[in-house]
Amino acid sequence: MPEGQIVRAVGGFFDVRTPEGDIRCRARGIFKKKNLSPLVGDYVIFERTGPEEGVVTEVRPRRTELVRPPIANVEQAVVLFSLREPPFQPVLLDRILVHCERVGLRVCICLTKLDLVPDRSEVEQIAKIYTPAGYRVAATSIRTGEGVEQVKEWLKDTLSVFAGPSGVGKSSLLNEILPGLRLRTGQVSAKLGRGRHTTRHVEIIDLPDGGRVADSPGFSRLDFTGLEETELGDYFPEIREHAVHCAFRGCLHRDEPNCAVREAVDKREIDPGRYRNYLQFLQEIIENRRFKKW
Ligand SMILES: Nc1nc2c(ncn2[C@@H]2O[C@H](COP(=O)(O)OP(=O)(O)OP(=O)(O)O)[C@@H](O)[C@H]2O)c(=O)[nH]1
Ligand SMILES: [Mg+2]
Ligand SMILES: [Zn+2]
Repeated sequence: MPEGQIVRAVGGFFDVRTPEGDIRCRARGIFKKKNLSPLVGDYVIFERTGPEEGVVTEVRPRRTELVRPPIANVEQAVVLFSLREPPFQPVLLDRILVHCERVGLRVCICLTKLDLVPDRSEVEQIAKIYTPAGYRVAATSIRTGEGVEQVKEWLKDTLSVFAGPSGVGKSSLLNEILPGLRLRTGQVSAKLGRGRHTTRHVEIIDLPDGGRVADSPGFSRLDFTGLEETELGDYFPEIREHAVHCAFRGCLHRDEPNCAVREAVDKREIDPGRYRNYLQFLQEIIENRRFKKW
């Protein structure tokens, strides 16, 4: 039976890429019954029902699976946040990073709309926090073209996904990277200061330099369902690194004695802002669990 990879999901249809072109498929009813849905990025087996139509009958095991944006088998996430319009949101960035770490993705951080920032030291400060944590950081502008080559370099030879809030310029940057692409882009609402959810579906795009990248709809909410409080520290690389020296196994790095993470925060080896977000997420996980027990 023919096989291919889902490159687009729109309105209950999945476009499966094959050497002979894209086949528009529905998913077999069994998926719905099991509350499973094929994802963009999935390798699937399908049955033909017409020259360009089919039904997905089986999904191959996923190497990675991201819930937001919903996509399978990516190796790398490029997480985009604008420096202005909408303003930079470090808490949401750290939330997304936790999710990417949990899935095991390589992460690059792209700070967009550099042309709207009068003072470069702002970018340097953000880079100073995230580079030591193990993330690659670049700042871009589609107005000046700055940083675009760097992002192109990141995208080579791998399947990546662009993720981030609405209006930060994900589709705009992809249009810049691949002239002729013409993805729809939207204005940021002046009144609300956020994007208008212009991109509505996940779609994988082939790049001329060999890589592939998925554009995705912006999102602003992300919770930690299914995450244990003892796991959280593993998903902050700089906390993970110091945690091996904590006195207690299962240390939550809150108020335990001889906590190597807190010591590292005091010495500014771990950024206090990142640590604050860690504590906030920890509290959220603990409260959610308590709530569920009731
Ligand atoms: N000044 C400036 N504006 C930019 C830049 N990149 C994008 N924009 C503007 O930001 C707005 C939103 O861009 P989009 O590309 O639609 O944003 P998106 O992240 O794809 O948003 P969703 O599809 O809603 O998730 C548009 O008006 C773009 O012109 C940039 O580098 N500088
Ligand atoms: Mg978009
Ligand atoms: Zn500790």
